[in-house]
This record gives sequence, C-alpha cells and structure tokens, in this order.
Amino acid sequence: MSSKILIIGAGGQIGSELTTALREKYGTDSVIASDINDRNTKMVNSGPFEIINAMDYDAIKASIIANNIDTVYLMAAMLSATGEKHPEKAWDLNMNSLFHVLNLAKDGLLKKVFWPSSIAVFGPTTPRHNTPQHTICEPTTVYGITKQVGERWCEYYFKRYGVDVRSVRYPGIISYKTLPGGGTTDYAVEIYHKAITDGEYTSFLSEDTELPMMFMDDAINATLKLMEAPSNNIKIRSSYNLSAISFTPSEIAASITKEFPNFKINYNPDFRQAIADSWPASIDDSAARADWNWEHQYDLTQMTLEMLKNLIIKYN
Ligand code: AKB
Repeated sequence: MSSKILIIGAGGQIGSELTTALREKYGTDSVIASDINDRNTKMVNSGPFEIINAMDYDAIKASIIANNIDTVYLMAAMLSATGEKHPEKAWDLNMNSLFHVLNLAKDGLLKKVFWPSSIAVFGPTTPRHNTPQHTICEPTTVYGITKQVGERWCEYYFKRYGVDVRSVRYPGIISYKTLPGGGTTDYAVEIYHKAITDGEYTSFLSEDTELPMMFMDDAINATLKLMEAPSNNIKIRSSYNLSAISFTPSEIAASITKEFPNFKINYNPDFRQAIADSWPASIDDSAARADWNWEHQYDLTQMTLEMLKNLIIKYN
C-alpha cells in the first residue's frame, strides 16, 4: 500500500513547496496539507487541506486516523528572529508539536516522521568553518535550543521506541515561490525581491557575514531523498548536517550586480547580526553524502539566475 502523508505547517516557506513536490510524487489525494490557518490560498486550493494547530495533539491524532496517515512531515516552527521576540511561545510550539508527533509514532499510529532541524543548533563555541557533524553545540537562541533539544529527543525515540524519525539541519533556504518568515537568513530571499522592485536593498546583516545557504529545489530533493532511503542507511537519528553554498551579503549582491549592474546594497545590521555571528559559515555534510547519497545542484550563480528569472515574471 502506498504511503499517506500529513504535512503540518504546509503553508510555510518549505512546507508549501514540499507539499507540491510530495503531491507530484505520490499523488494529490495521498498528501494532506494542514496549517493553523487558510491564508495560503494556493495551498488550500491545490488538494486536500485541513486546519490543524501543531500544538493540538487531538487534532493531529484525529487527522491521522481519519486519513489513514502513516507519514508526518512536521514543518511548523517559530524561527530564530521571531523566537527571540517570543521565547516561551517558540519553546511551546517547537517542542510540543514535536512531542505530539513522536508520541503518535511511538503509539504505532505512524511509520515515519520527518522533522527539520537547523544550523541554529550550533553556537559561538562551535568551529565556524566546515562545521563537523558531531561537535560542540551551545546555541544562544531559543530556536536553536529547541532544535538541539529536539534532536536529542528524536534520537531517544529512535533508540528507545524504534520510531523511524529522520531529520536534516537546514541552512538558510532560498526560493522565489514562497517567502520565509521570521528567520535570520531571510535577507537572502528579500534581496532578490528588492533587486526587482526597488533596484536596491538594505541588508540587516553586515557585508561580510558568511552563512550556509541552499536553493529550495536542493532542500526539497534532500528531504525526499532522506525519507526514501532504506532505514538501515540512516545512521544518524539526531539530525544530518546539510550543505550547499555559503556566501556573504556582499557576495550575493555581486552576483545580482552581474545581471543588474545598477543594483545597490546598503548595510544596516540589527539584532539579527548577533544571531548570525553565532552560527557557522560553512558546514561539513559528508555523512549525508555518504549515507544517503545527498548532493546539491545549485551554486550561487545558478541560484541567482533562477531567482531573478522567475521573480521578473512574477512582478511583471
Ligand atoms: C532561520 O534563519 O531562523 C532559519 C534557519 C537557518 O533555520 N532560516
């Protein structure tokens, strides 16, 4: 029998593109999208959709039973920048939703779970360059703390209860189809929009802040690949390092200037600078490449061309 999937947080940046990809792969009716509201109308109208609050255990359980779900992608989370404004809410949302899904899997209602972690699990004491899979993790944001603790719980549920939970540590994800919400890496999406609409952009990170990033297509491919890999190949049950490209605001601006010579970038760092300064500049993801054949496709130049080409169409 083919798998029946529930995506929690399907209206968000990664969730919405993941829903489309999973529907293309497994069929529209096999993938139930859910979110706390129906604001993402494209998502709501593109196939089965339910309103589910990720903190509502009963609602998640009812949907799993009613729809014969065997796999959950838990994409709802409060990200790093918003999390610093609402630390307790970030803790409640990010941890409770994870426990609900892990417990439903432990109770035999699910066969497989995907839960995203983040480069935010690392902190200022982590080696900044080519950050290893296993290293010091002393995150300084509440978002990073929830992801680090979540990773420990995922591994615990796998070892203690045999829950098939899989995870990657996403870097900043860049897409022309959906906007990110409340992250520190959001500048790398905003800059492309502003290049088209205003011809200039004021970055909230300083010009030489290098962070790990990835084009959305690569992030979706990684997610699908990880979830399709035979269980025995998944040697890491906390979360896999995942890497594609690293760049600074001045480097992404230079890649835009190649296409739009008049594009201008200004710098006005805000509270997000301190978050970015606590994160790695580049990531060693050799374990993901070895265990489930992960490889990325897009470099900075290819990503910039793809972003600009599609945003020109969108704004015209
Ligand atoms: C954020 O900036 O908070 C996220 C992330 C790196 O997890 N994009």
